[in-house]
Amino acid sequence: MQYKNNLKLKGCLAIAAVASSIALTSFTVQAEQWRGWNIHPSGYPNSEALESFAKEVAEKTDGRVEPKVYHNAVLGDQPDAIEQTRSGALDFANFNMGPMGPIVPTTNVLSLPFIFNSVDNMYEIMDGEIGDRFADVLAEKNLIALSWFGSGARSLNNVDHPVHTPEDVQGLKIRVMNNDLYVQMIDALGGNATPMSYSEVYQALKTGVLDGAEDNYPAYETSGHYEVAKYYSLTKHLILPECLCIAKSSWEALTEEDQKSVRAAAEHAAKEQRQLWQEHAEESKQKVLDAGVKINEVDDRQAFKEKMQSIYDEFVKQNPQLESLVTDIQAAQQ
Ligand code: BDP
Repeated sequence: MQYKNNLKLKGCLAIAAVASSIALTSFTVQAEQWRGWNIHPSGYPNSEALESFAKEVAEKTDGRVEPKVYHNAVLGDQPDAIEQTRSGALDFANFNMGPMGPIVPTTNVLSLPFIFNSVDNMYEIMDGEIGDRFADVLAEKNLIALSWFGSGARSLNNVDHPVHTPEDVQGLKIRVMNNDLYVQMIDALGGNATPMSYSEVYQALKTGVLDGAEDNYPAYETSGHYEVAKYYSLTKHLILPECLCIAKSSWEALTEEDQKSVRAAAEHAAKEQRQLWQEHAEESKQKVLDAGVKINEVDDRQAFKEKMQSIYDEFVKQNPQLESLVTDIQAAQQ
């Protein structure tokens, strides 16, 4: 009997050993493979920061999460990638708040032209309580915004002439990101706004479908738009934050400890991105100048700002619940 029990016990131990080794194996195999979307080419500040994020997450979670960044929008264009991240088909991404507006309407506040006076003001505001309010509305749409990247200030470019006054925009066909507010913005200046996917702009400029576009120095340079649209006029009409966002389902699958590591990695990435941005913007500026681009200051930016008043009035009328967010952002910069 004793002998039989011993045998049984041995059998159980053996089974337990096999089971635990299976569990161990499946544990290693089950490392979460995270797919991350990025619109920019490798070497771009955002791309570098996303790579650092991926590396830190893999290290700090002891390989339980293995993020991989896919550059150059190979996983789809931005509006599509936002939806894919919301549904959990993609795990993380760096999104601009411009194309976010149609999906998370509160973020449209950030797309009101001239809402931020400077990039530094934008950082300060997004890093504080107001930024948390945006993170909350994004979370309601299944996007966990862990940190905020910068994207400089966007200015107008075109193939034809420098822009000094709103009148100079008259009749120009200008590409905008997918957001109705930008259509209103260009219309208010007398231009013809054409919403278009980022990847299509270069060809459209080349073939004359577009007269111009608007972007920051690094995007204007790396997209090659400067090769065709040789006038860059410093209207600085939009200062858009970007998020490092995680799909809610991927976030919730993490242990609390891993969530802490991922959040810390996202914060480090934002710090790196902001620093690299500064350097890269200078380099891009020099590169486009060397290529013969004519950059001009816009002395009377106020004239452009005034043209935007009707957009603010209409926005607040349509979204009375967002008025306090608009005024809080303005008040924080007084
Ligand atoms: C860049 C943003 C990118 C946008 C792009 C655009 O970083 O997310 O898609 O502008 O103009 O500055 O579409």
